[in-house]
Amino acid sequence: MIQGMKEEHREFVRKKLARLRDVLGGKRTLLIVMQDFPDPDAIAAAAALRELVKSFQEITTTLACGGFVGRAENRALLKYLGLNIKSLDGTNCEQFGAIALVDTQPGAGNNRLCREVVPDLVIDHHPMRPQSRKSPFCDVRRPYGATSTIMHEYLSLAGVALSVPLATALLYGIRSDTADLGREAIQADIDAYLNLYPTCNKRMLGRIAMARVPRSYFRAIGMGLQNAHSAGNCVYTLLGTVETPDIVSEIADLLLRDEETTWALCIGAYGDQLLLSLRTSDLQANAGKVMSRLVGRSGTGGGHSVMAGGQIPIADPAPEAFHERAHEVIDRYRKILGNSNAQLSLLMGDDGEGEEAAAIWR
Ligand SMILES: [Mn+2]
Repeated sequence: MIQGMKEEHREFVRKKLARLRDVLGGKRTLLIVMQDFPDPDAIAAAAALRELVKSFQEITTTLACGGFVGRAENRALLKYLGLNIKSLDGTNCEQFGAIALVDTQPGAGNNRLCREVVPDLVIDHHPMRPQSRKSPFCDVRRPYGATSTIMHEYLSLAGVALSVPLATALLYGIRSDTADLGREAIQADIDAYLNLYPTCNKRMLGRIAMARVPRSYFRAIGMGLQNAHSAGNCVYTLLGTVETPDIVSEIADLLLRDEETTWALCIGAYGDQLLLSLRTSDLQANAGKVMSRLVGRSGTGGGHSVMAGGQIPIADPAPEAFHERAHEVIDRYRKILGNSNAQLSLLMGDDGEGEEAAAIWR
């Protein structure tokens, strides 16, 4: 049982659970769709939804996404959970009795579920999208730091005993979406975290967080740092074409640690899209809104108050087209933040400090 959960909220979750069972009543198969490049929160929430529905009916579940799981930590998490994620491209949505979207919503731009498909279930913590209301079951709780927290409440009130791997995954999902409860976490996230902590495998948690990475990871970090520019209170960098899309948000997180920065934007390219990741340390800000303006009408994007993501399709495959568009985004970024006229410099210094840096090795 979750400590500190108010009776009123328990009642809300119980009602939602009853509705969930109604919607899935009699269905034999469920397709659980995540964002194209699922993060730990999406993976844990999908695994949790699977356990939840299996606890009340005989049902075959399939997990799918439009892209793949790139980041080493996330692959380690999948392996630990024993999960197999199918490609949405080779999946015929019509052959499933029901479809669920977790940690994303219809039309969010970060999932490739066919636009004509109205999912039966939507469970998420990003700002509500109008299309989501068409789903017979919709639970979008914007203040929540993680979808894993929502799923943990369901499992807890449904009385489903958590396996060690699932508890570990949910805790990791909450940790990674809230930067260790320090970013956009509410009391419900903290309660879920405390509730999961005794059950989770601490050694596994460490192994997932410190997963070994391919060389391309270091190349991307190197590129991100080399190309990082600062102007006033913002930094930005261009990664060029990336091998795994989730490196874009990882480098945005890294750049936000610059003590002179309030905003960090990282841009990479994958397939025919520019991928944008935005972070801010200004708690009064609305990164989601800034992202909407950055992607404009041709792209999709959004997020929370201090973190946001977006994607812009580029019709022309020429590298120049990507470059030009990326620079347009940067100009807009500087303009929105009022830094258009601020002096531009390389983050790692371009004012003759190179010699001094080399001196430390003598
Ligand atoms: Mn999430």
